[in-house]
Amino acid sequence: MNTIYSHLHHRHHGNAELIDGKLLPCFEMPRRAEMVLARVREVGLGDVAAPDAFGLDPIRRVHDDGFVDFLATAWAEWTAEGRTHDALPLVWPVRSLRGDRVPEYIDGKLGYYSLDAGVPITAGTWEAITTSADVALTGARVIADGAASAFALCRPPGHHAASAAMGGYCYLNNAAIAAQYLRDHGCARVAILDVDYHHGNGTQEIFYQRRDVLFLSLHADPRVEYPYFLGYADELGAGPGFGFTRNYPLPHGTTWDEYGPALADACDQVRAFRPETLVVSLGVDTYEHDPISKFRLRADDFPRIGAHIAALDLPTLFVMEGGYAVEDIGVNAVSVLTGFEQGR
Ligand code: SP5
Ligand code: ZN
Repeated sequence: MNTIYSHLHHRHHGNAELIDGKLLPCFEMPRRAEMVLARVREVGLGDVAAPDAFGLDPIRRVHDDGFVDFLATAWAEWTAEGRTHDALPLVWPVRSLRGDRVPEYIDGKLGYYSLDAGVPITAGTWEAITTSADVALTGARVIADGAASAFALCRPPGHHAASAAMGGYCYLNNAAIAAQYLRDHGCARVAILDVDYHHGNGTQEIFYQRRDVLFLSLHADPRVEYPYFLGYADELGAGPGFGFTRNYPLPHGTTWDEYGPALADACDQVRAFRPETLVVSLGVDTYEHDPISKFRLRADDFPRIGAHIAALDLPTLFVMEGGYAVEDIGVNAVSVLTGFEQGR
């Protein structure tokens, strides 16, 4: 399996996120992708190629124009106010405030276009996030051109990014952009399987009313885990998309004993949908030693995830999402991929 990677992710390196009541160093850091790349090379997974540039059109297929324009200009607007440190949102249009007005001032826009304060905008964020989308799009093109599999080593991640909101370390929804690209290049039905520890709220929102893209997510129960406000089992899609979203909320402490059957059920749903291609949102923050997560998957469970996915026998694009146990992220992410290759 070939990997798509760009060193330009280093341009995004936030100083701090709001977590546990403190501004702490960002868990989502450049070393994460470096560790995954090092492991890809160590096991000889395949070639590593740089992404091509796709421009903004395929991004605008799933994201709101105003949101994309905001991301493109946020750093310039922020620094024009004399600030030199990272931008972070601090006020949001929740119930009781108006959600139909886009403020003109940058602080207002930051809140309008975000769902939390885990998304610092820095001088290099725009370059990094558009390159991350290009990594996913290059992977999608490889699949559309007939490859059996590809690994889009995206950073920053994407699955929390909604059509008009950044959040959860995510700015542009790489997996959704890739899935839409596949739809636009000959694939009638695309399934997205999200195995990150957190619910893929952004991906769900983007495809919620559609029946051409099936979205399935296994994640920590939002009753007790971020993102709290989406990812419940009764969210099944809406309108023509009813029945084409499926959530598997799992409790804190989940081990393979609970995870394996849920994954098997999700794979049965994929089969019933008969997609032409599969996009996997690959987070390994389900790991027992992840510093911000509370599942208990062990290192030797990750090849099993890959084997389940391999049994679907579909052209498969893996898109990197979360995972914050930085010393082990490379081994765990690549274990899914080698488990997949061995299962074929
Ligand atoms: C892509 C991805 O995995 N994003 C995750 C964003 C999670 N942000 C909120 C994390 C809250 C963690 N709370 C527990 C802290 C333990 N000290
Ligand atoms: Zn996650």
